[in-house]
Amino acid sequence: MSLLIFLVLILSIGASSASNATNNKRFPENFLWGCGTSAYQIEGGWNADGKGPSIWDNITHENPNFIKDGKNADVSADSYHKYEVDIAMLKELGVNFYRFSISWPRVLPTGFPDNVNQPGVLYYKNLIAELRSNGIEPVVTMYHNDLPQTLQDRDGIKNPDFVDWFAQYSRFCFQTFGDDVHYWLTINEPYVACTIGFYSVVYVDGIDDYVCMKNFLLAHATAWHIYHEELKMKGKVGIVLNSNWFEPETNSTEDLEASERTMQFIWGWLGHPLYKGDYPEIMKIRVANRSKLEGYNQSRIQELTSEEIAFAKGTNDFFAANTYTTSMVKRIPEAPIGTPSHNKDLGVESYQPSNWQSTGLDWLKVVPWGMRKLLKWIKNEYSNPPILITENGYADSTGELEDTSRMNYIRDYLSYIRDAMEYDGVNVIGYSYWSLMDNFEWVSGYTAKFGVINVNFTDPERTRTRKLSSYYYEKVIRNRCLVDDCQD
Ligand code: PNW
Repeated sequence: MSLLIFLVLILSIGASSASNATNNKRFPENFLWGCGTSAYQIEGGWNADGKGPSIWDNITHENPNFIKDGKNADVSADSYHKYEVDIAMLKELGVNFYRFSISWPRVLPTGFPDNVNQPGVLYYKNLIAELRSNGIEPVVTMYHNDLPQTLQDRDGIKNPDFVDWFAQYSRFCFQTFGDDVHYWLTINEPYVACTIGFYSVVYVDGIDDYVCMKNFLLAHATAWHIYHEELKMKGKVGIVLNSNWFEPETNSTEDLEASERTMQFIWGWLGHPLYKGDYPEIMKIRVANRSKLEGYNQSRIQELTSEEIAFAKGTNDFFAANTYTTSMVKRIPEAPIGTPSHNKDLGVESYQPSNWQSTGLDWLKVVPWGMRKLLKWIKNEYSNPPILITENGYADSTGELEDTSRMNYIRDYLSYIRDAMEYDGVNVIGYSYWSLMDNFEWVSGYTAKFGVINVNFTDPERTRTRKLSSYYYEKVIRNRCLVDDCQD
């Protein structure tokens, strides 16, 4: 018996290492290699030179116990003063693009373009010019969680006027920085911002999430129309969607349907209107049915008009995806009718098995094979769009320099990306590791670190030190390949 277990163990190790062999094919010559950050998470200078407060300044100052270590990003990695050091590091890594975000209240302290903060504009002008002179393409996110507090005071993203506020802000960004920026990302992770990411801002489950997602969709589409039709600019504009791959627990029709339904509810919530027009059918049906049984006289989903459907369709120049992990999903019995809830509308159970490799964050398990399945799903669902992976990364709690787990994460996820390109014909145009450096990880404060570069947050100089993974990533970029023995 013990011999049998031994044999099974040997065989299964053999099998898993064979199927997990790192892809040794070179990436295409024009593949885009990058690293990402966001303004609030790295810049500091929270009130420097006329910057207005954002909701994150407000939350961390008013409610420090909301953050795991009670800290804020008033200084963080101090990139507002150290952007030249950041760019020197990017240069060392050999990336060909850098994804960063513009802090809305740094350039427009009140939220509106009738009041421009020139030092804030100059900061981004300098950053962009310095990137360009080092041959690094700026990929710029316009909204990455840091809403001007003045707009939150007017109900923020829940206010239908948000669409117009964002239109004004995006037009300002395009006109101010557009000559030197050819890749624009309108909104980062609307799904997170409208559900779990509402954080301390008051929101009603099953109601405000639908309002928020609709406003983001129309805000994005408006920006896209401004860029291409009003300003006739020549670059590309996309929105950053995010989530996990959802693997069916079994091959039963129920679980397969639960997996597809989850993909539609999360990726399809905006993916469907952007590529196919309107919300996914399954989502419209389920939310409408439950809304009716709950006594609402119209669906909580915020049905789109035929004008809105036409306006939003076709407004994503490339598919920007943030993805870190995978969940298992299964069908569960229909939840009883009661208070509305987006999760009840979805109506599945998802989880991550405890034997999956864990990281410094609960939700982030290392599941590289999910990457290939996700990419294949996006390809099939949206007719093979160009895909830019705008975030993917590994967190630990230490910021250690000998970060072999992060190095392996990068290798294994990129291996499945290369597999998807080679075997499934997925059109992946680039990859951006999250993050260039350790930074403020929202509600986790400084307890979770994603950087390939360590930042010493107790040192007034905020000294940056390269981790092992940064040397690996540098080599991957230089060779366009994950292993030493590469094949063309
Ligand atoms: C993204 N979740 O946020 C953000 O775009 C980054 O700013 C952030 O640092 C990064 O991922 C790592 O967290 C997420 O709970 C926040 O599933 C939370 C989740 C996912 C992404």
